[in-house]
Amino acid sequence: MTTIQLIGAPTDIGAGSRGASMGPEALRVAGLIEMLKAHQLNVIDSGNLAGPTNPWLPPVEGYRHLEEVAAWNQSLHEASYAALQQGHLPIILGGDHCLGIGSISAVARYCREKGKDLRVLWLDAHADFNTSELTPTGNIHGMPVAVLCGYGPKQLTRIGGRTPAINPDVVHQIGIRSVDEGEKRFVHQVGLEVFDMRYIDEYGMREAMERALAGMTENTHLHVSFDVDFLDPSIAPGVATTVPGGPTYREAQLCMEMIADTGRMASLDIMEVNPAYDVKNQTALLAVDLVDSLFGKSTLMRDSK
Ligand SMILES: [Mn+2]
Repeated sequence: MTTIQLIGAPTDIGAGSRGASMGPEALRVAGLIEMLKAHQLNVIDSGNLAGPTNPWLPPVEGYRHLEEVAAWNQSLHEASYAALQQGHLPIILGGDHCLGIGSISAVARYCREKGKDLRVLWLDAHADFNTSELTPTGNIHGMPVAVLCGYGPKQLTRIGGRTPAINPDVVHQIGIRSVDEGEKRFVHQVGLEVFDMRYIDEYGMREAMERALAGMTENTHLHVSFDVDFLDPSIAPGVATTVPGGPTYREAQLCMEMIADTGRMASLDIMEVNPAYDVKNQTALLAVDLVDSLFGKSTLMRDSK
């Protein structure tokens, strides 16, 4: 039986607005644990990690709160790696999306050691591929994919013991619709696979997901990094960086169901739920509803070892 391990990372240290630090509790209040248990999964809630408070300072040399971001991600890396080593399926409750650095560097390290093929699905409105030169804000939640691919300060790129932690070709992005100008060129330069909203408009969510999930084998470890700002703000207002024109409820459900059908998801991030922007916790409730679909089918049949 699959054992899920929830790891809360209550911080908004990498964001440009406060409030994602309340995300882990919002997801628990929305019934995440009960939903998972209803799927006959073992659920361990490890509670929340502790880390530096948010000093709310301006960026220094293109990075905001770099030392604090490094501390949170180091501690998340260790907790996620330990969960994977125990054969658990970690679910990281963010927190802002800078935490993808600690989470995915742990998954990458685990996959290297086990000889597994890593695939990362990055569900987001943003490419999160900024660097200190390209970023207009210095907020590190706009940089985790670049950091994981080796572009960024060594305090972050070295987390996990190998730089780069991943190669760009393992990342498949879905739902992208807001990319800064320099970032756009950089995404093309490194060859990230991006199924943006234009692609989804023209070919549909089904085609995008078929391509993003193509070529997986029994040896694939699929990591899903779900930034809740992926969703259209009309259904998910509780995020700090809403971008209009995202997936509808049905498109998002199809996305999750197609991931579930693969039976290969072995780790998950739920990021950027921000109760300060939400209305009656509806965004956390929607995230739980979508994660329900993510666990709805063949994932349950997966042998966790
Ligand atoms: Mn993001």
